[in-house]
Amino acid sequence: MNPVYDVQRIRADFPILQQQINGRPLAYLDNGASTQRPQAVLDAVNYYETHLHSNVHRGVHTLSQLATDAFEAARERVRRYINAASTHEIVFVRGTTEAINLVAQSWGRSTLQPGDEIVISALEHHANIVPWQMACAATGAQLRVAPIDDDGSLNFEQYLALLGPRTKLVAMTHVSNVMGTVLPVQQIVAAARERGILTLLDGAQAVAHEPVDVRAIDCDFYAFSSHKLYGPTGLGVLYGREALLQAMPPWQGGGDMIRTVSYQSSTWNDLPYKFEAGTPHISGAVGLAAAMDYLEALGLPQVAAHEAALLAQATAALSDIDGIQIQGSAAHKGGIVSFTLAGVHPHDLGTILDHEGVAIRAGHHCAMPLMDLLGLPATARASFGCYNTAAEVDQLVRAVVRAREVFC
Ligand code: 7TS
Repeated sequence: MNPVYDVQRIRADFPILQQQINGRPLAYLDNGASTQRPQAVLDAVNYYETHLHSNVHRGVHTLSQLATDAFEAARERVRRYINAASTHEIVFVRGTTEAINLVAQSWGRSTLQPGDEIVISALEHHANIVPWQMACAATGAQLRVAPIDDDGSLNFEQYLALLGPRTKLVAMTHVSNVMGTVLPVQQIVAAARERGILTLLDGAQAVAHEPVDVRAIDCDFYAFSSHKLYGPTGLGVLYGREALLQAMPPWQGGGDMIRTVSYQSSTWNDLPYKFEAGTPHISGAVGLAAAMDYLEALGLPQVAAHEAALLAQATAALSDIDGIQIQGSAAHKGGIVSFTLAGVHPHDLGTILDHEGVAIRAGHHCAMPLMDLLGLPATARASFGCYNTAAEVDQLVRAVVRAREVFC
C-alpha cells in the first residue's frame, strides 16, 4: 500500500465511519451505491445553511447574492474538476439518472428519426438503458447493444461493427457498477467521432476514483452524481459540449430557464440556466464543491492506487474460498468486486455480512439485462472508496468464510 497515503487520517475525517454496526466495527464497502461525506463537506453545507442561504439568481438583497455566488462558485469548481472549457457546459441536475434523461428527452426527441440507432454496451445501468428506450419509442429509433467478452471487457471489434450510417449516439458507462470494468473511453469516443457520431459517458462510478478530463476524453456529454463523489444526495452534473447544449431545446419549463414569458410564447435563458428550471439544490452544489476540494487534496491518482490495492487483495483472498465465483476479471478494473457463493443466495450472504458489520450490496445492481447475460439473479458486490482499509477487506473475507460455514 502507498506509504504516503494515510488511510487512518482519512478515516478520521468521516464521522459516520466511527460507529459500530451490530456490535462490530463498520466496514462500509457499498461505495458504488453511495459514498459517505467527510467533515469538510458537512461543514461547508452547514456554513451555507447557517450563513448564506437564500434563493439564487433573483434577489437584490445580500443573502441572495451570497447564495448565488456560492452556487456559481460551485459550478466553476465542477468545471475545473472535469476540465470542461466553460461553466456554460456544467448543468446541475438531480443525479446521473436525470442527466441522461435530459439528453434523451431534449436531444433525443428533437433529433432522432425512425431507423436511427443508439449504441450502448451490455454493461449499462438501467439509467443508461431506459431513457434511450423511451426516446426510441417516441421517435422510431433503435437501441443496439455492443457485447462484452467473458471477462467483462467491451468487445471492441463488435462495437466498431455496430457503428454505421444510422448510428447517432454512443452512450456508454465509463466504469461498470457490476463488473468493475473500466471501459477504454478515449478509444470508444475516437471511433465514434471519426464517424460523426455523438458520445455520452455515464461517469457515475468513475469520477470519484480516477482523474476525469472531459476534453482529453473528447466526449460530447458526461454524467455523474454528487453522492457517489463524497457529496450530498439529490445533485448531479451533466457536462455537455457548449454548441450542442446551445442547439438543444429545454426539457423542463418554469422559473430561471426563461428570458421572457407571455401567454403566447416564451424565450429561453442562456446556458446553462436553460436546462435548470426551478430552484436548484444550492446547498448540494456547495457540498459537492467541498467534496471535490477534499478529493483533489487527497490526490485522485493516490486514491486510485489505494483502491486498486484493495481490489487486488479482495480478489486474491475471495478467489481462495471454495465456491466463490468472481464476476468480472478485465485487465483494467475499478475498485468493484462482484461475486457469488455456490449454494448461497446473495441476499442471504449480504445479511450474514451485515451481522458482521460488513456493508455490501446484494441484488441485480439496476443492471437486469447484464444479470440475464451472466445467467444470475443477483450478485454480492463490495465496492471500495478512499477510506477503506486492508483490515476491512480481511473483515469481508472472514465474514464470507463464516457465511459459507453456516450455509454449506
Ligand atoms: N449509472 C451507473 C453506472 C450507476 O452505478 C448508477 C447508480 C447510476 C447510473 C444512477 O445513479 P443515480 O445517482 O442517478 O441513482 N448505481 C448504483 C449502484 O450500483 N448501487 O446503487 C446505485
